[in-house]
Amino acid sequence: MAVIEELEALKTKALAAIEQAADTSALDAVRVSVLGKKGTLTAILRGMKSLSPEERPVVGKASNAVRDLLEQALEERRTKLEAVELENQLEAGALDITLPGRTHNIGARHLITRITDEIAEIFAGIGYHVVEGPEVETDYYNFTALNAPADHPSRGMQDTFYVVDRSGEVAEVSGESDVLLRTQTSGVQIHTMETEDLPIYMIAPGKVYRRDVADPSHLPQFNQCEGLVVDKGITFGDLKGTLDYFCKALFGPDRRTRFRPHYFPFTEPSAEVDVSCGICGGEGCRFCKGTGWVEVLGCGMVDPNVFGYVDIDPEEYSGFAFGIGIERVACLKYDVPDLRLLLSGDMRFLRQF
Ligand code: 2U9
Repeated sequence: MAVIEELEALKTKALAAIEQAADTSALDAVRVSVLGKKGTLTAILRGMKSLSPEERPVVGKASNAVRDLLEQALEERRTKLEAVELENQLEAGALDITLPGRTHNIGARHLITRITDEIAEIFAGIGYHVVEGPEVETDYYNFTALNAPADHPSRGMQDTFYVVDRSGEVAEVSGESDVLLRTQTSGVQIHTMETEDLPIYMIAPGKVYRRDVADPSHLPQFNQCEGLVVDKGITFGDLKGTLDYFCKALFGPDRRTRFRPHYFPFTEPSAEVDVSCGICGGEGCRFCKGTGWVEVLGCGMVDPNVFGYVDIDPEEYSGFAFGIGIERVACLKYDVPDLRLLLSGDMRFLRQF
């Protein structure tokens, strides 16, 4: 019977196509081409109407057998192909859980920033404001208004970086005041006294620049935190009480302070402040060179001449000022022997703090 032969040929061809299908979509295409609405086997089943009543059951049985066989072959091939595809997918997106993970380096504040913040917090706690100002300053704000006019010998105490213009001459503002990199943050206090109402309780932290060669105790750029109080009835007793409180807050409650007379052009009287040595407790050791004391900051009562530059009446107001070298304090607090280490960028050193 021709139909039976046709069925046999269809079966052989379809089985071969199923075996050759390279992936599940190729296999789907084979299924549709044989068993789909317009498929070759479907066409034979539809054509059964035209067969004789004797042929119909024979062809029907044979067709069903071929359909069952092909469906089973399709199912088996699909299972195989799906397994291969899953394997390929896993391999493509492979995750090697034995590889070391990516580490996230968490940043931290530099020691200098931390000490600055610590100092600011101590003074904020007793009512001081933090004020910032320009690092490029004029001679007037850096020296003159601080009681160091042009020919004053104190200017020689700090070697200054001057800013030059295109012609190589020192730049000037309004044809009279030289432009320079501030050697101290004191200009910020002058600006504040010019613009703010009294009383003033402020600190001015920030970078300053001096023409020094870097060595264990000098840097051409370092950080200061200066402070200024201007109010009615401020005395040297207020200065001593405030700075003693500050030193104990920063270094520890058992540290003592002493005030040694000193000279600064902007304060009168002036003093340097030592704290008792943290290594020997004041007995005398190598760290404090046998004295029992280490120098921490400078201070004094604001010179009335400075008040003259900013139109504050020294008969009505008085004040005190102080200056702290941040790097020096950081080294004192953590026994760092050389200021330059703070700027080395060596993470093994910096991570210690
Ligand atoms: C005004 C009036 C007075 C600021 C002061 C010091 C003493 C001082 C040094 C500490 C270490 C500088 O960083 S350092 O080298 N500073 O000893 N500074 S009194 O006096 C002022 C500031 C502003 C209007």
